[in-house]
Amino acid sequence: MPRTNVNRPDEPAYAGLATFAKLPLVLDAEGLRGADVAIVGAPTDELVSYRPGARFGPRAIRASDPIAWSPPSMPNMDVGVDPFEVLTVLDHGDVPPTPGYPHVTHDAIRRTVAGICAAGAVPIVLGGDHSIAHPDVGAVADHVAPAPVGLIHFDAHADDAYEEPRLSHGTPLRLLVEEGAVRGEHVVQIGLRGYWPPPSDFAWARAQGFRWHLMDEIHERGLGPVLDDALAGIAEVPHVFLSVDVDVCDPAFAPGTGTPEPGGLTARELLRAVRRIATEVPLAGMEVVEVSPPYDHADVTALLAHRLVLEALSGMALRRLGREPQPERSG
Ligand SMILES: [Mn+2]
Repeated sequence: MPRTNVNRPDEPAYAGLATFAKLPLVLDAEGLRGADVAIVGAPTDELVSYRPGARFGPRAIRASDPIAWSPPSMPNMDVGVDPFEVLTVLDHGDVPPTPGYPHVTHDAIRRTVAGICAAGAVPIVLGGDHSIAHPDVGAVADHVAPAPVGLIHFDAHADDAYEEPRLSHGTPLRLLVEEGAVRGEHVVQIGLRGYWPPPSDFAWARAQGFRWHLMDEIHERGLGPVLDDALAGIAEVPHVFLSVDVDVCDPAFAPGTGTPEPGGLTARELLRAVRRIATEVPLAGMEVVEVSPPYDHADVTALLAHRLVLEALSGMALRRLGREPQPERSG
Protein backbone atom coordinates (compact mmCIF):
# COMPACT_ATOMS: atom_id res chain seq x y z
CA MET A 1 0.00 0.00 0.00
CA PRO A 2 1.51 3.36 -0.99
CA ARG A 3 2.15 6.43 1.07
CA THR A 4 -0.89 8.56 0.46
CA ASN A 5 -0.71 12.31 0.63
CA VAL A 6 -4.18 13.27 1.83
CA ASN A 7 -3.54 16.99 1.35
CA ARG A 8 -2.97 19.06 -1.75
CA PRO A 9 0.32 20.98 -1.92
CA ASP A 10 0.34 24.37 -0.19
CA GLU A 11 -2.83 23.60 1.74
CA PRO A 12 -2.97 25.58 5.01
CA ALA A 13 -3.62 23.88 8.34
CA TYR A 14 -7.37 24.43 8.37
CA ALA A 15 -7.92 23.01 4.88
CA GLY A 16 -8.20 19.42 3.77
CA LEU A 17 -7.95 16.24 5.77
CA ALA A 18 -6.08 15.92 9.03
CA THR A 19 -3.30 13.43 9.30
CA PHE A 20 -0.74 14.36 11.97
CA ALA A 21 0.99 17.51 10.68
CA LYS A 22 -0.30 16.66 7.18
CA LEU A 23 2.11 13.74 7.00
CA PRO A 24 1.54 10.98 4.44
CA LEU A 25 -0.93 8.28 5.48
CA VAL A 26 0.16 4.63 5.46
CA LEU A 27 -2.46 2.16 6.70
CA ASP A 28 -0.52 -1.01 5.91
CA ALA A 29 2.30 -1.82 8.35
CA GLU A 30 4.53 -3.14 5.56
CA GLY A 31 4.40 0.32 4.04
CA LEU A 32 6.11 1.71 7.14
CA ARG A 33 9.44 0.10 6.25
CA GLY A 34 12.11 2.75 6.04
CA ALA A 35 10.23 5.12 8.32
CA ASP A 36 11.78 6.32 11.56
CA VAL A 37 8.52 7.05 13.37
CA ALA A 38 4.89 6.03 12.86
CA ILE A 39 2.10 7.94 14.57
CA VAL A 40 -1.05 5.95 15.26
CA GLY A 41 -4.28 6.72 17.07
CA ALA A 42 -5.94 4.46 19.65
CA PRO A 43 -9.45 5.91 19.94
CA THR A 44 -10.82 4.09 22.93
CA ASP A 45 -12.04 5.25 26.36
CA GLU A 46 -14.12 2.39 27.72
CA LEU A 47 -11.87 1.77 30.73
CA VAL A 48 -11.98 5.20 32.36
CA SER A 49 -13.06 5.67 35.95
CA TYR A 50 -14.54 9.15 35.59
CA ARG A 51 -15.16 11.39 32.58
CA PRO A 52 -15.07 9.68 29.18
CA GLY A 53 -14.28 11.25 25.81
CA ALA A 54 -10.66 10.23 25.14
CA ARG A 55 -11.89 8.14 22.21
CA PHE A 56 -12.12 11.46 20.39
CA GLY A 57 -8.53 12.32 21.29
CA PRO A 58 -6.62 11.15 18.21
CA ARG A 59 -8.86 13.02 15.80
CA ALA A 60 -8.79 16.20 17.91
CA ILE A 61 -5.01 16.08 18.32
CA ARG A 62 -4.48 15.74 14.58
CA ALA A 63 -6.96 18.54 13.79
CA SER A 64 -5.61 20.95 16.42
CA ASP A 65 -2.51 22.00 14.52
CA PRO A 66 -2.70 25.71 13.53
CA ILE A 67 0.32 25.89 11.21
CA ALA A 68 1.12 22.69 9.33
CA TRP A 69 1.15 23.23 5.62
CA SER A 70 1.51 20.42 3.15
CA PRO A 71 4.19 19.12 3.08
CA PRO A 72 5.00 19.89 6.72
CA SER A 73 7.87 22.15 7.66
CA MET A 74 8.30 22.52 11.43
CA PRO A 75 11.63 24.18 12.23
CA ASN A 76 11.84 24.14 16.04
CA MET A 77 13.35 27.49 17.06
CA ASP A 78 14.39 26.22 20.50
CA VAL A 79 16.70 23.58 19.07
CA GLY A 80 17.35 24.74 15.49
CA VAL A 81 16.08 21.60 13.80
CA ASP A 82 13.13 20.63 11.62
CA PRO A 83 12.27 17.08 12.68
CA PHE A 84 10.63 16.38 9.33
CA GLU A 85 13.88 17.15 7.51
CA VAL A 86 15.79 14.68 9.66
CA LEU A 87 13.28 11.90 10.30
CA THR A 88 10.85 10.06 8.08
CA VAL A 89 7.58 10.27 9.97
CA LEU A 90 4.33 8.70 8.75
CA ASP A 91 0.74 8.66 9.99
CA HIS A 92 -0.48 5.08 10.39
CA GLY A 93 -4.13 6.03 10.92
CA ASP A 94 -6.08 4.68 13.87
CA VAL A 95 -6.32 1.24 15.39
CA PRO A 96 -9.92 0.17 14.71
CA PRO A 97 -11.59 -0.21 18.11
CA THR A 98 -14.38 -2.69 18.80
CA PRO A 99 -16.93 -0.77 20.88
CA GLY A 100 -18.04 -2.70 23.95
CA TYR A 101 -15.14 -5.15 23.82
CA PRO A 102 -12.05 -3.49 25.30
CA HIS A 103 -10.06 -6.74 25.31
CA VAL A 104 -10.57 -7.01 21.56
CA THR A 105 -9.58 -3.37 21.12
CA HIS A 106 -6.47 -3.86 23.24
CA ASP A 107 -5.46 -6.91 21.22
CA ALA A 108 -5.76 -4.80 18.06
CA ILE A 109 -3.64 -2.04 19.63
CA ARG A 110 -0.98 -4.58 20.62
CA ARG A 111 -0.88 -6.05 17.11
CA THR A 112 -0.67 -2.61 15.53
CA VAL A 113 2.14 -1.37 17.77
CA ALA A 114 3.96 -4.66 17.21
CA GLY A 115 3.58 -4.17 13.46
CA ILE A 116 5.10 -0.71 13.66
CA CYS A 117 8.06 -2.04 15.65
CA ALA A 118 8.51 -4.96 13.24
CA ALA A 119 8.66 -2.49 10.36
CA GLY A 120 11.56 -0.77 12.10
CA ALA A 121 9.75 2.40 13.14
CA VAL A 122 9.25 3.91 16.58
CA PRO A 123 5.54 3.97 17.48
CA ILE A 124 3.98 7.15 18.86
CA VAL A 125 0.45 6.35 20.01
CA LEU A 126 -2.22 9.02 20.45
CA GLY A 127 -4.78 7.94 23.06
CA GLY A 128 -7.23 7.03 24.10
CA ASP A 129 -7.41 6.42 27.83
CA HIS A 130 -4.32 5.29 29.73
CA SER A 131 -5.32 1.63 29.75
CA ILE A 132 -3.67 1.48 26.32
CA ALA A 133 -0.27 1.62 28.05
CA HIS A 134 -0.74 -2.10 28.65
CA PRO A 135 -0.74 -3.09 24.96
CA ASP A 136 1.49 -0.14 23.91
CA VAL A 137 4.34 -0.82 26.32
CA GLY A 138 3.74 -4.57 26.19
CA ALA A 139 4.23 -4.68 22.42
CA VAL A 140 7.39 -2.59 22.58
CA ALA A 141 8.74 -4.75 25.43
CA ASP A 142 8.12 -7.88 23.36
CA HIS A 143 9.91 -6.30 20.43
CA VAL A 144 13.09 -5.38 22.32
CA ALA A 145 13.18 -8.56 24.46
CA PRO A 146 15.33 -10.03 25.87
CA ALA A 147 16.71 -6.51 26.39
CA PRO A 148 14.74 -4.65 29.04
CA VAL A 149 12.58 -1.60 28.41
CA GLY A 150 12.55 1.37 30.75
CA LEU A 151 9.35 3.30 31.37
CA ILE A 152 9.22 7.04 32.01
CA HIS A 153 5.70 7.84 33.13
CA PHE A 154 4.34 11.39 33.41
CA ASP A 155 1.03 11.38 35.25
CA ALA A 156 -0.88 12.83 38.17
CA HIS A 157 -1.81 9.24 39.03
CA ALA A 158 0.42 6.24 39.65
CA ASP A 159 -1.73 3.89 37.49
CA ASP A 160 -0.29 0.87 39.31
CA ALA A 161 -3.34 0.01 41.40
CA TYR A 162 -4.62 -3.43 42.21
CA GLU A 163 -8.27 -3.22 41.20
CA GLU A 164 -10.96 -5.60 40.07
CA PRO A 165 -11.56 -5.82 37.20
CA ARG A 166 -7.88 -5.71 36.37
CA LEU A 167 -8.20 -3.86 33.06
CA SER A 168 -8.61 -0.13 33.69
CA HIS A 169 -6.86 3.15 33.04
CA GLY A 170 -5.67 2.95 36.66
CA THR A 171 -3.86 -0.40 36.38
CA PRO A 172 -1.58 -0.63 33.33
CA LEU A 173 1.72 -0.32 35.22
CA ARG A 174 0.63 -2.99 37.67
CA LEU A 175 -0.19 -5.37 34.81
CA LEU A 176 3.03 -4.64 32.89
CA VAL A 177 5.21 -5.37 35.92
CA GLU A 178 3.22 -8.43 37.04
CA GLU A 179 3.51 -9.88 33.54
CA GLY A 180 7.24 -9.24 33.41
CA ALA A 181 7.08 -6.84 30.47
CA VAL A 182 8.73 -4.12 32.57
CA ARG A 183 10.85 -4.50 35.68
CA GLY A 184 9.93 -2.31 38.61
CA GLU A 185 13.41 -0.84 38.94
CA HIS A 186 13.13 0.39 35.34
CA VAL A 187 10.03 2.49 36.07
CA VAL A 188 10.23 6.17 36.95
CA GLN A 189 7.10 8.25 37.51
CA ILE A 190 6.98 12.02 37.43
CA GLY A 191 4.30 14.46 38.61
CA LEU A 192 2.24 12.28 40.97
CA ARG A 193 -0.13 14.12 43.31
CA GLY A 194 -3.54 14.05 44.88
CA TYR A 195 -5.52 11.35 46.66
CA TRP A 196 -5.17 8.12 44.72
CA PRO A 197 -4.01 5.33 44.76
CA PRO A 198 -4.02 4.12 48.39
CA PRO A 199 -0.85 3.46 50.46
CA SER A 200 -1.07 -0.28 49.75
CA ASP A 201 -0.37 0.37 46.07
CA PHE A 202 2.60 2.62 46.86
CA ALA A 203 3.92 -0.11 49.14
CA TRP A 204 3.68 -2.59 46.29
CA ALA A 205 5.47 -0.19 43.93
CA ARG A 206 8.21 0.42 46.52
CA ALA A 207 8.72 -3.33 46.83
CA GLN A 208 9.08 -3.61 43.04
CA GLY A 209 11.77 -0.93 42.97
CA PHE A 210 9.68 1.78 41.30
CA ARG A 211 11.04 5.30 41.66
CA TRP A 212 8.70 8.28 41.59
CA HIS A 213 8.83 12.02 41.97
CA LEU A 214 5.84 13.69 43.58
CA MET A 215 4.67 17.05 42.29
CA ASP A 216 5.67 18.55 45.65
CA GLU A 217 9.28 17.49 45.05
CA ILE A 218 9.20 19.09 41.59
CA HIS A 219 7.82 22.27 43.12
CA GLU A 220 10.59 22.36 45.71
CA ARG A 221 13.59 21.30 43.58
CA GLY A 222 12.54 22.29 40.06
CA LEU A 223 11.87 19.86 37.22
CA GLY A 224 15.44 20.00 35.84
CA PRO A 225 17.17 18.44 38.86
CA VAL A 226 14.33 15.95 39.24
CA LEU A 227 14.77 14.89 35.62
CA ASP A 228 18.52 14.53 36.22
CA ASP A 229 17.74 11.97 38.90
CA ALA A 230 14.98 10.29 36.89
CA LEU A 231 17.21 9.78 33.85
CA ALA A 232 20.24 8.72 35.88
CA GLY A 233 18.20 5.84 37.28
CA ILE A 234 17.59 4.34 33.82
CA ALA A 235 20.86 5.39 32.19
CA GLU A 236 21.87 1.76 31.58
CA VAL A 237 18.53 0.69 30.05
CA PRO A 238 18.94 0.31 26.27
CA HIS A 239 15.32 1.05 25.29
CA VAL A 240 12.87 3.45 26.89
CA PHE A 241 9.13 3.97 26.50
CA LEU A 242 7.79 7.44 27.29
CA SER A 243 4.20 7.48 28.54
CA VAL A 244 2.66 10.92 28.91
CA ASP A 245 -0.75 11.32 30.53
CA VAL A 246 -1.77 14.93 29.85
CA ASP A 247 -3.29 15.12 33.32
CA VAL A 248 0.26 15.47 34.65
CA CYS A 249 -0.23 19.09 33.59
CA ASP A 250 -2.29 21.38 35.74
CA PRO A 251 -5.93 21.52 34.61
CA ALA A 252 -5.23 25.16 33.71
CA PHE A 253 -2.99 23.84 30.92
CA ALA A 254 -4.86 20.62 30.18
CA PRO A 255 -8.55 21.08 30.95
CA GLY A 256 -9.66 18.53 28.37
CA THR A 257 -8.95 15.34 30.26
CA GLY A 258 -10.92 12.71 32.10
CA THR A 259 -9.43 12.74 35.60
CA PRO A 260 -8.09 16.23 36.32
CA GLU A 261 -6.03 16.95 39.44
CA PRO A 262 -5.06 20.51 40.41
CA GLY A 263 -1.46 21.53 41.06
CA GLY A 264 0.38 19.99 38.11
CA LEU A 265 3.13 20.90 35.66
CA THR A 266 2.89 23.84 33.32
CA ALA A 267 2.69 23.16 29.60
CA ARG A 268 6.14 24.73 29.22
CA GLU A 269 7.69 22.41 31.79
CA LEU A 270 6.24 19.31 30.17
CA LEU A 271 7.18 20.34 26.62
CA ARG A 272 10.80 20.96 27.64
CA ALA A 273 10.96 17.73 29.63
CA VAL A 274 9.67 15.65 26.72
CA ARG A 275 12.15 17.26 24.32
CA ARG A 276 15.01 16.66 26.74
CA ILE A 277 14.06 13.03 27.26
CA ALA A 278 13.79 12.37 23.52
CA THR A 279 17.21 13.98 23.06
CA GLU A 280 19.00 12.13 25.85
CA VAL A 281 17.26 8.75 25.94
CA PRO A 282 16.93 5.96 23.32
CA LEU A 283 13.16 6.10 22.81
CA ALA A 284 11.61 2.85 21.61
CA GLY A 285 8.06 4.13 21.85
CA MET A 286 5.83 6.89 23.16
CA GLU A 287 2.20 7.51 23.94
CA VAL A 288 0.23 10.66 24.74
CA VAL A 289 -3.02 9.76 26.45
CA GLU A 290 -6.16 11.01 28.16
CA VAL A 291 -6.96 13.96 25.89
CA SER A 292 -10.76 14.22 26.19
CA PRO A 293 -12.01 16.77 23.65
CA PRO A 294 -15.56 17.10 25.07
CA TYR A 295 -14.01 18.67 28.19
CA ASP A 296 -11.46 20.74 26.29
CA HIS A 297 -11.62 24.47 25.69
CA ALA A 298 -10.27 26.12 22.55
CA ASP A 299 -8.26 22.97 21.74
CA VAL A 300 -5.87 23.78 24.62
CA THR A 301 -5.29 20.16 25.58
CA ALA A 302 -5.37 18.69 22.07
CA LEU A 303 -2.82 21.23 20.90
CA LEU A 304 -0.61 20.53 23.91
CA ALA A 305 -0.64 16.84 22.99
CA HIS A 306 0.23 17.72 19.39
CA ARG A 307 3.19 19.82 20.52
CA LEU A 308 4.36 17.13 22.92
CA VAL A 309 4.72 14.86 19.91
CA LEU A 310 6.54 17.60 17.98
CA GLU A 311 8.95 18.16 20.88
CA ALA A 312 9.62 14.42 21.05
CA LEU A 313 10.29 14.34 17.31
CA SER A 314 12.57 17.38 17.63
CA GLY A 315 14.54 15.68 20.39
CA MET A 316 14.80 12.45 18.38
CA ALA A 317 16.03 14.46 15.39
CA LEU A 318 18.69 16.18 17.50
CA ARG A 319 19.77 12.81 18.84
CA ARG A 320 19.99 11.46 15.28
CA LEU A 321 22.14 14.42 14.23
CA GLY A 322 24.28 14.01 17.33
CA ARG A 323 24.55 17.69 18.04
CA GLU A 324 23.64 20.21 20.68
CA PRO A 325 20.54 22.42 20.38
CA GLN A 326 21.14 25.59 18.38
CA PRO A 327 18.40 27.99 19.52
CA GLU A 328 17.45 30.83 17.21
CA ARG A 329 18.81 33.60 19.43
CA SER A 330 19.13 37.20 18.36
CA GLY A 331 22.90 37.14 18.66
MN1 LIG B 1 -2.79 7.91 33.65
